[in-house]
Amino acid sequence: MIWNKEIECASRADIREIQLRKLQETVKRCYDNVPFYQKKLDALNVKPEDIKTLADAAKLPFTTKADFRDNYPYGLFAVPLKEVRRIHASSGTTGKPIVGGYTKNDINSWAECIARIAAAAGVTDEDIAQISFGYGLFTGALGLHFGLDRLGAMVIPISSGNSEKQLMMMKDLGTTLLVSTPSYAIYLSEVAQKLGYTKEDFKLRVGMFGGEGHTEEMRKLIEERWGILVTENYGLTEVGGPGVSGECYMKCGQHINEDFFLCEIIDPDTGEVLPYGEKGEMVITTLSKEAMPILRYRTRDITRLIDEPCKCGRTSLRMEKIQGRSDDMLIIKGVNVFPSQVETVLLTIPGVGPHYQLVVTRNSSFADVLEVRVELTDESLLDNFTALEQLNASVRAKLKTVLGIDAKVTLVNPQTIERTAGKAKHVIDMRNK
Ligand code: DLL
Repeated sequence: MIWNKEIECASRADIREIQLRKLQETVKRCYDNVPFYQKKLDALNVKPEDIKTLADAAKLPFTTKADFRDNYPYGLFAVPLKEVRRIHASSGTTGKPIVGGYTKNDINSWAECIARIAAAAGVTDEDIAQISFGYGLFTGALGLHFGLDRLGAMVIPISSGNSEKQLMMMKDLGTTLLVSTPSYAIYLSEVAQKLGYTKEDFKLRVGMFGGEGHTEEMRKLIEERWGILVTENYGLTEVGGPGVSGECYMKCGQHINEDFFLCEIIDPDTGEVLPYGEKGEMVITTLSKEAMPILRYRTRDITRLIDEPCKCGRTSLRMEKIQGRSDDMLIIKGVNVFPSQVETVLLTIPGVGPHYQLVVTRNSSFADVLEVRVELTDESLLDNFTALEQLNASVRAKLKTVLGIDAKVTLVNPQTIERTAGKAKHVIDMRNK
């Protein structure tokens, strides 16, 4: 089902026209109401009237994470607080969180965006949705909640954690849709197995996963373990949370809600806009936000935009899977390494599992050392030294072919790498500690 055919299947020309009109309104809203943006635009000598085409977006200033911190908590708001109905915030591990505000219309638009991506994933008003994101300031739970409610699905706001109870409710209530991070979906499948459940005990048929990336190999694993269709969706607190984009059942890139978000790809080093199809940093401008309109947010997320038509009939631009955050990209002896590359290698080798960590240290000569810790999936291997050595050597050789560097491989006991109900932490960089 296509939730909003008129927009989701509109001609490219019509979409671009809507985007231009909304971009002009957004720039004006920022200029008139947010001193931070007025100062930035004045410094670049750009007035709202200078935005005459979509390409003029390149004249606008970037917004960075530091700008959110510097303007914490309300400095980027464009409406009086009286009009703000909701606050969300990112969990930010250091310093102040990123705060986002929503007017009544913002909350409505958000539900529309989620209803669209849920329908694209094949979700209908017959579905029973278990939302296993943590309810609270995190945008994931309430964002999906309001959108699935808009779609007419039954929502179980179970929140994160307590996996045994999650599974009991999933079975007893006949949950058909799981909403969580992909790593929690994997973790839940392990707990299910341990408790003696089989996938036939559940009615689950589809997953909407986001908040972190997962490789195609991880998708396959989750699909096999649960016997479901796995779709992913993308968003971030700075531009309102989930709902920027989501995959349809064709699983060939995430459809962008283009009447709400203008997405560009830039060269992260020069800031130049790159043509469709080229890989770079995703930059997002909100097109409808009233409480906190954002111009050209530098997401640090690396991806590509796809402008070919999709078989599902939607005409929107799609974004490829995020390859990784530029923040997560490790530079090891001068070579760029993304955790997703390591995940791809590990999941193609029988005997090791989906739980892994990249630990980076320096040796006594100050050279970078990458250690890949990965769990064995088969405990019986622990008694077979030769088999373990062979497995270790084969993981190491495959990593070397793909990454181009030698990594130390440590095979660890099953169930020893920390599990999470939220976003997994795959990288431990101890070089500057
Ligand atoms: O994670 C919003 C969200 C919640 C999206 C639930 C989808 C589902 P933040 O906590 O602000 O917001 O984190 C945003 O998470 O910049 C990406 O680096 C990463 N991320 C989110 N979705 C994906 C995805 C939410 N599908 C940051 N693939 C973003 C890869 C993702 N990375």
